[in-house]
Amino acid sequence: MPQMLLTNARIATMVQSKGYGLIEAGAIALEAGKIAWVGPEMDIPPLYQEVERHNLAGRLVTPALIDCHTHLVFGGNRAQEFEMRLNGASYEELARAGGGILSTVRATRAASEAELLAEALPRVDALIAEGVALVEIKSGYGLDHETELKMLRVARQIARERPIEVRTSFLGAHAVPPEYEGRAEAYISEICLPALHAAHAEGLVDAVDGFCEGIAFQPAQIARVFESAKALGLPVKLHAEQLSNLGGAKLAARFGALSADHIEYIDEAGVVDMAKAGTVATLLPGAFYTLRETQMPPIEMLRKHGVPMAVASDANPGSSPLTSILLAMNMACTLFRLTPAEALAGTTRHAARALGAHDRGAVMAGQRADLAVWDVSHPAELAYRIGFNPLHRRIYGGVF
Ligand code: DI6
Ligand code: FE
Repeated sequence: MPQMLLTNARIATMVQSKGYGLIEAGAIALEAGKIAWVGPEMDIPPLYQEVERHNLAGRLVTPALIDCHTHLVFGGNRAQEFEMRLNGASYEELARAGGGILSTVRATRAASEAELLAEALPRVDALIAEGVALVEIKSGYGLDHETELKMLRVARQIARERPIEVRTSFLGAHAVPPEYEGRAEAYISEICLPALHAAHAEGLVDAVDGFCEGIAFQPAQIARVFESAKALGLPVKLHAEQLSNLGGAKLAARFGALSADHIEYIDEAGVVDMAKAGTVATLLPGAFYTLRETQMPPIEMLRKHGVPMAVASDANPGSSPLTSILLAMNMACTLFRLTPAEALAGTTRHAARALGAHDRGAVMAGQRADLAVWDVSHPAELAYRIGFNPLHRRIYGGVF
């Protein structure tokens, strides 16, 4: 028997790649943590007629939201660099002067697992409060064997401390640490790849990521990391074309990447390769906003080639100190000109795909019962308001 029937709901099912897939006066049957049936109330099958009902009073139901790109486990913060940037320094200058990612590396190495966890939980709580039920978390602020594993253990611990699912990405190829300055190849051979193998052996890795950029790693170096990922049977994704075009998206597509992320500087050949490979474009407007980037990701070109677009917070202490998925959606609309329906697909259906999580992201029979119930009447309101959270409640794995 199903456990529960949600009734009197307006449902944005997000089942198709376009639009909301709205069902008016809808009902959803939940059973054993999954969605058993969805449709208009008048069509509720006899099987579900006697089940305990919850009247949602006309509220909007969407899939629970998914934040598919975060770096939310880290030590310290970078408010001082924020201040320095406002006094004229650029993000790349700070990075080259040993600040930027490397300053977070120092703080993350110095922090204990318990400290990192305590700092990360409020960030996770902020996402949960906005209806997020699945979050991706990357390593990449350790850049040594021990700290990369420490970050991933903290990410796994988060899922034991809070009602949220965590997918981890190993991001050992995020920056070259000071002890390997000018020796990126040696860093990859001696630290990054052994740490990846060790983390995988401990069950800490769901995917492998990299930062392909002038201030980080060249495509040939990322390719070495991806070869190892493939040998371990792990999917890959890539920070590509964020500040310049090094052909990272093409490389990612060649490895059948789940997603290529940022991609402000991608060209049409890169987009075509992504389309062919089925690689999702993860848009990160929080970083675009924070860095006051002016080069937009080529949204019209992505639409033209049918590349699915995800939207994520990129929560990190430097380029995107953002722990609001709703604000990321608003920024995707206002800064990148996504439609509100595209923004919602970006944090549901397409975000699920960017994580290879095919059992969620839509309100459909067979999917996990991760739902968000909102005090709004139309789904466009989710991306429209700024700094306002209309979540009524979140349903996680069928738990109301
Ligand atoms: N791109 C980003 O936006 C973050 N990492 C990356 O590869 C920034 C990380 C940071 O500045 O700490
Ligand atoms: Fe990132």
